[in-house]
Amino acid sequence: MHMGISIATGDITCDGSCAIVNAANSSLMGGGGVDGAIHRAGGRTILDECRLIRSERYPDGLPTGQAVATTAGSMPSRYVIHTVGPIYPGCGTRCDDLLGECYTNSLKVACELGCGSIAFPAISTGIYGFPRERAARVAYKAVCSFLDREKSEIKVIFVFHSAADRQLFEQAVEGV
Ligand code: AR6
Repeated sequence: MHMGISIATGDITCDGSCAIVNAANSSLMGGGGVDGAIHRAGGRTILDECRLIRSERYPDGLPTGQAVATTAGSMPSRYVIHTVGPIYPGCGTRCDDLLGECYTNSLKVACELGCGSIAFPAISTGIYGFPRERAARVAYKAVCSFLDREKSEIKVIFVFHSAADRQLFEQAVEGV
């Protein structure tokens, strides 16, 4: 495992990293899965900030692979970075690239905000149906490349909702 990366099991809304990443949809208006959990735990202010981002910067919605930040409301972290994962299998030949961009662009935003740590959920592997092992390898490679290329010291934590998902990730990235 890369020195800058660690792994945890649990609820990402309780994570104390400077930024936590939300697997949102392009509307930024909330939804199910981790998106629903983040909006519930963080409170109304996150939705208000998302509305402003939509009207000022993304009237047609946040494109897949892009990332934007809001504050984290009443959660322990400082920021939520909202990114939109690709929907599988409709993403076709661009699935891996788009998923990788979610991680890279979220890291960029976190670094711009001066964050020393960031927590990721397994983007696209729930409602959006991306195969988990393939997603694990794409996520891990994208994060490693960013850390090495940017010589970044940001601490990255992958938070899995279940021990089984965590184990699957660890096996998938072995030897990557
Ligand atoms: N903490 C950590 N991981 C979680 C949590 C949590 N509290 N809750 C779920 N997961 P998903 P997607 C895991 O469906 O596939 C929403 O409606 C979950 O087990 O949340 O990118 C959005 O609005 C899975 O491994 O996101 C979009 O419409 C991972 O988080 C759509 O779902 C991602 O599952 C996005 O779908």
